[in-house]
Amino acid sequence: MQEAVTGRNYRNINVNLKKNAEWLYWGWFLVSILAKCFYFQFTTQANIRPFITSDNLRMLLSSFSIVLMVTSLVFMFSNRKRNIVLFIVNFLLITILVADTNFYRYYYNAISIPVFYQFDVTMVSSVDSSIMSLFKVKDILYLADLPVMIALLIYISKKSIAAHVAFKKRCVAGLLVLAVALTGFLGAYVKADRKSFSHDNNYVVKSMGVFYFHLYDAQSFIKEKMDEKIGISAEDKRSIKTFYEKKEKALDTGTDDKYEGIAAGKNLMVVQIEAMQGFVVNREINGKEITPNLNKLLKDSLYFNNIYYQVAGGNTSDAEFLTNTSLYPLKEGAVYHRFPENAYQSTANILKEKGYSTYSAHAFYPTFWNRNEMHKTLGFDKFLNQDDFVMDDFAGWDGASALSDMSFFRQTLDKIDTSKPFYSFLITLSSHHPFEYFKDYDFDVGELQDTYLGNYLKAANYADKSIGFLLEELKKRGLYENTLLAFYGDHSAVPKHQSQELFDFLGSEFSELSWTQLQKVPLIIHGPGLEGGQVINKIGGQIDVLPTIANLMGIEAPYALGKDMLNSSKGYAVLRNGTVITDDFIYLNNLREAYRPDNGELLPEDSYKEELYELQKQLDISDEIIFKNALKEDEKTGEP
Ligand code: GP9
Ligand code: MN
Repeated sequence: MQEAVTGRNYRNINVNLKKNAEWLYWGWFLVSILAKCFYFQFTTQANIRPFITSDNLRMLLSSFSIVLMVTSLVFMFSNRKRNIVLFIVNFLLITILVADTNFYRYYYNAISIPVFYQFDVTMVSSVDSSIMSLFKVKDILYLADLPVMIALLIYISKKSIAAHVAFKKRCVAGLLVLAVALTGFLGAYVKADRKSFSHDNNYVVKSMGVFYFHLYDAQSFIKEKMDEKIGISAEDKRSIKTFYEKKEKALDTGTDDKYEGIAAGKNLMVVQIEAMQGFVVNREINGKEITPNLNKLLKDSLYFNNIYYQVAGGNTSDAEFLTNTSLYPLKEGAVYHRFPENAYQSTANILKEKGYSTYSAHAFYPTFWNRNEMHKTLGFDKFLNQDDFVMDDFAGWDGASALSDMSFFRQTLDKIDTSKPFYSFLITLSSHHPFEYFKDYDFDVGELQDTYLGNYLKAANYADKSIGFLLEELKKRGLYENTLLAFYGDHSAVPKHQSQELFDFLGSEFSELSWTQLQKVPLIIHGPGLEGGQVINKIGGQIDVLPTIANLMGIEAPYALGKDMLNSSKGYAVLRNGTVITDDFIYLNNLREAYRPDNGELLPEDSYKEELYELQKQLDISDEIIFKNALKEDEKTGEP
């Protein structure tokens, strides 16, 4: 009896499954992909809790509609093929999600088309260790639907039970679903704050989902290409000029420039320190300073402690670009890869005209970030790269193949011709993510031993030690006193998905506001005639390095978009994602809200809107200059 019932039940299930297997297969696909989109938002920190917000609902509606659009097209395939095509589509969508997730964890951005400009073999193999460290076991969720999908697909194919629908009917059904999907999509689209899209890809992802982002990205890419072709008009030139004039007026202090030309004719050495964040400076762990040498240097220097990094997809190379040209990097991809043939006003180009010899140095593959091309464009006579160094000591990132900072500094000083004024731009490497190399490095981080943050603090301590060595060498060689020295960090070390560890260490709470306020790098300037021990807490960014140095060196940089940090009436920083930090408000582009910096109170839009738009316009002007090669000299006038 028992057996008979079981047998009948089994037969019933089988019949039902036969009837519904295809529905189940398609439904399972839709539900799974939606769950994955949701997971994506939170694991990448494109979005934070609560789970139910208007952004999230809009993101789900938009993603569901896009997936439905694709599904409706797949449905039009022949009866035999459509289930296999759906499987392939699912696989492609998974690939997009997995790739974007890992890219996000490192760059805090989704992959955009311009990113592909920067893929070469050295680049991919070098970031391998960084990227591999970003996979998380929970990401298995992206594949969790596959066993059921495969089982159903095999079942459907074996039993040949794909519902036979005539071509005409398939088209009608497909078009109907397409219409529903379009309606859903438009519903989400009209509700999104599309004005915030232009500065921030993350906001596009956050509010319309990662699939929409890729469509948006393709469209923007085509538009940019067309703009590039059209080139610059007289009207564009006029509006750029007016912008500079207005900016100059707004920042004028009405007094003579402080420290103007104090280092004129001296050497200039700028050191960009890999992943050196502001919070490590003047901080101790277990009673020991993390950066004792930088801390000591501060006593003899100007310390700018409110400098935000402004890099985007070009990471290290963006920092180089910001400080050497005083233009913003691009929203997508690295300007080093995308516009290496443009004309730029740069520190090296200006100093060369004054008779300086100019060197850049970075002991890594010359092609990485396209430096071999771009450093020429930026006016460096010589780019000292891996091929110029004896690989006698290794440390950090790519432990086995990256020259240690210590050896890098020692060898670089031997290579610079110091018999005439020089500008040298040194880019360190050892303290590069994921910092695991320093796990056993001799610097006690107590409880943080064997943690991501602990390894970073050790790396920062190593970088600091090498800087101590560099300073000693400069003194020994008689260069310390006649060189204007600037040190700054290139970008963050702690990504957002690792923020909790950092807030625990600092003893504070995560909020979008406090997170943004942590995105600072130290800027230290030491020079002859500069009174040491001054802390300058004016708000600025990496874009301000060139104009500040230009004033000290007594040179002109009229096309700098940044400000002279020692002679401007206002402090502010515009981040590449459209976030703006000023003394009066902090506008977070991902939330489209502004807060009072002192007490975190939410501000009414009217109180900051005008200034916000004016400052954000700098991003558009910078883009226009780059896309249209606006600083290229006119053959007739010799002027840009
Ligand atoms: C490699 C180094 C690292 O040359 O500049 O670049 P990053 O990964 O930090 O952008
Ligand atoms: Mn870097």
